[in-house]
Amino acid sequence: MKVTRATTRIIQTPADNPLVVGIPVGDATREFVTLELDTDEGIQGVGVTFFGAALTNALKSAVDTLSGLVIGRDPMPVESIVADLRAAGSGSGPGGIFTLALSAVDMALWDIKGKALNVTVSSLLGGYRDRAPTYASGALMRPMNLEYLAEAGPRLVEMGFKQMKTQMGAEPTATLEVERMRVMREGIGPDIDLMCDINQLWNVNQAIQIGKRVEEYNLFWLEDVVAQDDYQGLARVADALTTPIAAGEYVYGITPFRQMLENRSIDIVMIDLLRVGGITQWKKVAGMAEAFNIPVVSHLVPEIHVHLITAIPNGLTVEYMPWTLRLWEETPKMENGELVVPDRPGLGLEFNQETIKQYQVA
Ligand code: SMN
Ligand code: MG
Repeated sequence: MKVTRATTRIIQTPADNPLVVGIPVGDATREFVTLELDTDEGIQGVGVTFFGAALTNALKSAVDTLSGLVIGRDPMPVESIVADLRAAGSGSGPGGIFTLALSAVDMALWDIKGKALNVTVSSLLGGYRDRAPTYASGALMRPMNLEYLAEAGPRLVEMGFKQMKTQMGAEPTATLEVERMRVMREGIGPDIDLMCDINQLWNVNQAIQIGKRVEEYNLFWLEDVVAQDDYQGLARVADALTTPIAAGEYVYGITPFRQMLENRSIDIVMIDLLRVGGITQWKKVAGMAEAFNIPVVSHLVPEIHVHLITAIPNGLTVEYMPWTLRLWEETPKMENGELVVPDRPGLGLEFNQETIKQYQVA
C-alpha cells in the first residue's frame, strides 16, 4: 500500500459547547486543521489538529508539508515515518507547530493501519476494554457565576454524566474560590466525581492553601494548579494534599512526562494528543505512567481519545470536551456515563461533508 494524496483544510466553527446552555458565544470561533490521507488501496486515514489560533495558516502549511513527505510511502511503518518527519523538521520541534502538525499525520497513519487490518485503533493499541468512563468538560467554566454552577451541575447529571470538571483560579479571594466547590458539590451530591482545573493560575502557596480548604469537597483531581513546567512546585503541592494532582496537557513531546513522574509532581497523567505528538507518542507516555503505577486521562478530542484510554490498562477517564464532534459524521456514543469505542475499523470517523461545506475557510 502507498499513500497517494494528502488533503488539508481549515474549518472554522463557532466557539460553542453543546453542554453550555443559555450563554451566547458571540462571534468567537475555533479553527481546526483537518487531514485526509488517501492510499492506492482506497483506504483513507483522517487526522485533525489545532491550537494554531492566529497561526492556523502556518499550522495548515506544516501539515501540508509533513503529509506531502509521506506521499509515495507505505503508511504501515509509523515509527519509521515519524522518525523521518522529525528529521525533516530538524530543530523546529518538539514544542509548537511542528509537533501539532506531526500529530495529525500520525493519527491518519494509525487510522489507515486499523482500516487495513480491519480492527479499531483501540484494539490495535492493546484493546484493554471497549468503553471507558467520561466526564463533562467545558460546561462549568471560570466566568460562570455560582447560580449558573448550581443549575448546570445537576443538568449534566440528568444528561447522564457521572463525572464533570469545573474551574477555579480567577476569584479575588481564597474564600470565593472555595465557595465554587461548595456550590458544585451541594448541587451534584456526593456520588458524582468532580474535577477542578486551575490552568496554572495559582502559585504553590495558594495551591496548598486553597487545596487544603477544598479537601472536604472530595475532588477527583485538581488540575494544573501551578505553572506547567514547575515540576518541583507541583511535587510540593502533590505532597501536601490528599486530593490527586493532575497535569500534562500543556507539555510537548514525551520527555517532560519523565520529569513529572521522576519528581513525583503528579498523581494523574493528563496527555494531550496534539501536543504529545500523536498516537505513537501518547502510547509511550501511557506506558511510562503505568511503570509509576499512575493512571492516565485524556485532553480534548474525545472521539479519538476513546480509542487510547480504552487501549491501556491504566486509562482512567476520557475528557468529554465536544469541540471537535461536529467535524464528524458519527461520534462515539455515551452509555451509562461511559464512552463506547465505535464498531468500525480504524478511528471509526468520517468527516461530515455538511460541516465542511458550511465551515471550511481554507
Ligand atoms: C482546556 C485547555 C485547552 C483548551 C480547552 C480546554 C482545559 C481542559 O485546560 O483541561 O479542558
Ligand atoms: Mg486543563
